[in-house]
Amino acid sequence: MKLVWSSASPFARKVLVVAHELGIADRIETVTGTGTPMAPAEATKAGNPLAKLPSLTRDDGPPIYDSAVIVQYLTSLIADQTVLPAAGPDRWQALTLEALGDGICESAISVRYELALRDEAQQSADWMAAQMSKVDGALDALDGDMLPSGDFSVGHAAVGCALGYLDLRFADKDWRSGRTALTAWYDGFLERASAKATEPSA
Ligand SMILES: N[C@@H](CCC(=O)N[C@@H](CS)C(=O)NCC(=O)O)C(=O)O
Repeated sequence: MKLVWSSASPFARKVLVVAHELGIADRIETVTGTGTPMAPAEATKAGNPLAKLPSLTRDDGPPIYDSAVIVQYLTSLIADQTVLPAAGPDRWQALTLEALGDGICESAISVRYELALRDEAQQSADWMAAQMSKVDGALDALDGDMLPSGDFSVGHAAVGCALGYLDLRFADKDWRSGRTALTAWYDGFLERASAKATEPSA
């Protein structure tokens, strides 16, 4: 299988974290798709008509996307896996946690694009503040009722990768301040082999 990927993408990292947790990372070859919305890489366009990464080319079918679909596909390859619980409250908790982690990334990436890709005169401080307020709302929820718990799931992977993205691109943000429970959980995430094997870089 081939995964269109970039070293900074938290969505692509989530897919790889799940692959490591499932024990199938060695079945995935990564293809670099680094680019921007204005200038996407050829591999990124080839894998997804939306010109976003990650996408996964399977051995027996057309490319699939987005990261949440790829994760579901990978879990379907392994009988009796627990990374995506098959049914019941644990499944909905895992998927909701995944949506929360992914949502942090979507908002943070939109701010990153605003800062990195638009002239200062075009940047909207109000837009960026609104997006970062979504990030902060999600972080507060994760430090409270939504703190990841139980067996490691796709939700845990998404949250860990989102926090890793904040450290990578928003190092000045100090998201840990006042969020001791989430900080402690993240320290545990960083100790996992799957996190160590997929450390992001700019
Ligand atoms: N919902 C998508 C989001 C993917 C996404 O936004 N990826 C970024 C890279 S981290 C991208 O390809 N951005 C290019 C663009 O927005 O045009 C997923 O979960 O895979």
